[in-house]
Amino acid sequence: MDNKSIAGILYETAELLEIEGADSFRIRSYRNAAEAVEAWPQQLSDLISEPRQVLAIPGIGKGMLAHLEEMLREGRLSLHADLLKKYRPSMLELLRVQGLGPKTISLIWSAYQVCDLEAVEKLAREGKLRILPRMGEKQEQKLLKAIEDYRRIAGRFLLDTAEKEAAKIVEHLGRYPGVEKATPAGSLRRGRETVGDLDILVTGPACANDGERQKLVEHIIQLPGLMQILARGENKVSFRLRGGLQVDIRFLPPDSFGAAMQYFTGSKTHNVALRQRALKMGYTLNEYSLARLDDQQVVASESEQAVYAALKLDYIPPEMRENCGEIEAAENHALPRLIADGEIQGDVHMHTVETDGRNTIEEMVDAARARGYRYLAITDHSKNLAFANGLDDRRALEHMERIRNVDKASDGIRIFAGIEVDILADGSLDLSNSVLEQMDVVIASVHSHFNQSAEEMTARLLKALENPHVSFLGHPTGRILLRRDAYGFDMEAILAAAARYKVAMELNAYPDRLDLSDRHLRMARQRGVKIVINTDSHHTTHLEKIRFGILQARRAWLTAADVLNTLPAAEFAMAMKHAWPKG
Ligand code: DGT
Ligand code: CA
Ligand code: CA
Ligand code: ZN
Repeated sequence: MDNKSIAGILYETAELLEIEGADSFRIRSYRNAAEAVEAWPQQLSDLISEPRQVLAIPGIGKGMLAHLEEMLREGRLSLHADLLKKYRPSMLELLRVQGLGPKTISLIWSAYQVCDLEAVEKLAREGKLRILPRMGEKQEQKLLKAIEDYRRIAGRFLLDTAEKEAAKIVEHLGRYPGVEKATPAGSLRRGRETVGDLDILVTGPACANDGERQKLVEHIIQLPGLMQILARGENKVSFRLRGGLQVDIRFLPPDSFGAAMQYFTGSKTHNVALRQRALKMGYTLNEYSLARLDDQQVVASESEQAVYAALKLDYIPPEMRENCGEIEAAENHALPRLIADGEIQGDVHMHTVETDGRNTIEEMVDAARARGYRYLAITDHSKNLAFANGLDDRRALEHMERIRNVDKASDGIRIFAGIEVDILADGSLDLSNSVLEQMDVVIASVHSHFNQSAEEMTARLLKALENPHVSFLGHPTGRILLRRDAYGFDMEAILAAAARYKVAMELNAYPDRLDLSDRHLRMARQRGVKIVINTDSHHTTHLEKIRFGILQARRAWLTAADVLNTLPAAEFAMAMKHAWPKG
């Protein structure tokens, strides 16, 4: 169990205790412990054999230590499990609705003994909540709106979670003799920033007839982590995994695998447009084949390439299949050559143990070198991020010296000295210009005061863009997928200023950010604003997450020319000082 999971259980325990009406001191001790564990730089699993080291964490006393030991030993906390048994797991879902806190839930529970979303929604619609203490008609309306917002994001999953689960399933399928191909389709294959459910296509002798398919289903349902079978049909099995992700597995004959891949990759709107095109050409297109309308003769079915070719289209990469002009471009041989994985020459946003990273400069360099990068930049936090031990002017310069020394001692890879400097509430930067001007890479980021009005936030970002030392804005909209919305600001005004000052925008590739989004990246490209794709790594193992950024860049039709960190080191360094390459 990692720190994040432990902290999650402690947070939930605190909330369940609050619903139960436990005393506030006890509740707070669980919250404090959760925060401490979440922020602690070392994994508790490494420390637990030395209880004294764990007790040294502020907020962890003897009682909490016993809880931590139990979680690491058993993978669960009995107090948490008991509370969940009492209130049922649906209570946790209720807690995730914004603005529906433990106090209100506790009120509803004591009045009606309900604790699931549907039941609470029904009570609100029937006007049965307004009569509770501290509630009223207005609170009731707000609650209904909050449930609606929650439904919109609930049931979606981050791209890396979806990918990891899909890989496990594909591996499980691959172990079965008679499975020739097992491939994810759907939104995962298109690289959409969040995924609703997994669509996996299977073909091979194991799919050949009903008897074989039923045997294959018996194998599939042995999958570790499978929680509930939702449907078991002739050509399909659907189930839910622990964690809630739903999976559809479809069995296909090999000769229609291409048509099925095309169909189940989607998107729906792309498919609708493609079917219309097929009809105009005298064909019908479905998940089995592209066939002639008049005599049902199959024209293409074995490969996607053949389907697109028969429709007189260049092959359209899955990331572009959103019905945003890709069909016209494919018809005119005008699809852009999308940026590809190997074209990134360096990752230039990462943290080290000097602030809130887990590895040293040297370790980050080795990891970047192992990926084949030509350069990297070390960009630790500035002092405004006190909980991350951010750097003041003096420490920033000392750290810069260390980075420069590592660079001198390293062959074959260039190490840029950088900083991720906080944009303060008024738009000024957290470090002196005399320090910033010595850095090779200056990332300016918002990490506080997210709740400013759109006008204030726009003015704040504009002021940061005007600082002559800023190379690019880090995670420009501040969104955390499925958790925190982007802060409001005038994106048009920011992009216009960015183009004018030649300050780039980051595409933060970390899977819970993907910021800028594909939509905003497209806007940036159209306005001539360059992009830098980074992982914002806090650990050497994070560097590989760059591919989630590349997927979003491809969804936005970006080419290598739109992305500054595809440049060789010397040109990249100049681009960080506003000398962008032409084009
Ligand atoms: P998601 O799961 O919400 O992230 O998005 P998708 O695109 O994976 O959508 P999903 O799982 O409902 O369907 C998978 C693909 O199946 C979809 O991208 C296109 C294809 N498809 C085409 N027409 C239909 C249809 O009428 N119904 C369904 N369920 N799928 C369709
Ligand atoms: Ca899907
Ligand atoms: Ca599906
Ligand atoms: Zn940051």
